[in-house]
Amino acid sequence: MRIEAVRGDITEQDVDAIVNAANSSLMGGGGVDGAIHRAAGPQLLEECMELRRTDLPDGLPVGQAVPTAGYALRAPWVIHTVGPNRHRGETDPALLAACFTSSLDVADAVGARTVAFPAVSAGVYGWDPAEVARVAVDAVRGWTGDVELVRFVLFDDAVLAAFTRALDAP
Ligand code: AR6
Repeated sequence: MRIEAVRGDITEQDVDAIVNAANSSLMGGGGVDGAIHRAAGPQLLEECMELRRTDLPDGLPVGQAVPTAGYALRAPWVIHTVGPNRHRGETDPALLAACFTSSLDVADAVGARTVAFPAVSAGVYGWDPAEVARVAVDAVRGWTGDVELVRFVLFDDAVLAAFTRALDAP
């Protein structure tokens, strides 16, 4: 598997699946979640609402992942995951690692071979980007399956630098 880190906007990625740093409600929000919903169009929220009515009446638990279509995005799939929220005392790195591995499991299940991730939990949810980068890179390196490319798409230079350092570490 190739793993890379770039600076950019995840909504513009030409990959099979982009991962959304959502919240348990799946009803949208700010940050990357808001950007993905805006770029995908209103059908994305409709599909999320349908998921809540059917499979996920209590919402998506932290560390798990669920797929929807990408609608107006270039990516045919959006994989929604919920990072741990440090402001709520969710400080276990295993929960954050699970976001990355469960998203890759979902990507594999839908046949996605190229996957873009944002820095889950490094924004509103208050994790240190350097820790997110270490956890994310370790989780992806430890995962096995048929995904061929993981691209971390970071919104600013400081977070990109954290991911580049984590990728340079053995
Ligand atoms: N492309 C790539 N990265 C982005 C983009 C983008 N278009 N926009 C923001 N980021 P956050 P969280 C970066 O807060 O911490 C939402 O309201 C951002 O700079 O989006 O997991 C949800 O609904 C940061 O580095 O996600 C939840 O309620 C990273 O994405 C909550 O925020 C993650 O920041 C989730 O918080």
